[in-house]
Amino acid sequence: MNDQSPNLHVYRSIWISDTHLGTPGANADKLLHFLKHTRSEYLFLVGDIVDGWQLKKRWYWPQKHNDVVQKLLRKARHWTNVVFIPGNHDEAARQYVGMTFGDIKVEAEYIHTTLDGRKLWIVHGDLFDQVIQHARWLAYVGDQAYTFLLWMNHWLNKARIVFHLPYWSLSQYLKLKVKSAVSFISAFEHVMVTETRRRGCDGIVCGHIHKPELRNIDGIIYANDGDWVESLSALVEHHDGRLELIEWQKLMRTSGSLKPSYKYALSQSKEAINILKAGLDQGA
Ligand SMILES: [Mn+2]
Repeated sequence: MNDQSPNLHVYRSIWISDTHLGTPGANADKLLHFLKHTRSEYLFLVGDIVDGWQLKKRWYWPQKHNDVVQKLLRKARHWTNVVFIPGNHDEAARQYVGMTFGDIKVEAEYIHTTLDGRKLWIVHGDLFDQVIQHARWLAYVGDQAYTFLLWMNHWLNKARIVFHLPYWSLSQYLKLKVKSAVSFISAFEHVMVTETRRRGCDGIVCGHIHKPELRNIDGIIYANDGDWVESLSALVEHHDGRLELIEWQKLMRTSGSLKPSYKYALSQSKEAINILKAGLDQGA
């Protein structure tokens, strides 16, 4: 391997998840590009790597997807500790927890200690779907309650007029409080952070909801490495223990080593067509 490549990004650890290989949505070429241009001591595959659910419905396995798997195996064989933590879409692999496949360790969960001594609990994140379903139900009830409160607000303000009090928007208040607080994502984050604290860890690294994020929630690090369907993101640990969320497309575009994606080019040309159309309409 060419260690001197200027395009090689070296980290201590890398986390990726939700690559959904075996589906047309997987960006296997971009992922391969990422794997070729990064190196790390640890590589964590945080679930939904191969989409077994979709493969069962319809077999889809192009060469590129095979190349990704080969690349992962090669990394595991040579210089990287590769740990695979199955998710819900590759839950079939959960029966192999504790085993090693071609130097890739399969674990249900994992605790990684960063170079600066922080303990990170790594898990895909689907374990609490039941709890979150419950939260979704709560959100629905929230909606019903919201309608009721809108009605009540009307009468409440009538009463306020009687008592010469200024109008106060209960609906505005609740819109901010209830709707945002009981959203799916915040419910997910809340559950994960609570569980992390209960386990005595300093942070969590998960995937599952395809929303890259790295922030501190009530003193706990919440890191979601995102996905390789849309965000093309990864979480990395630098050699001083610092964590960073990277978006591969952005990183490559700024360093000029990757052409804009087809999707990006398409959106650009669509925009150009719209501008052109608008111009023609004005001319007509
Ligand atoms: Mn998942």
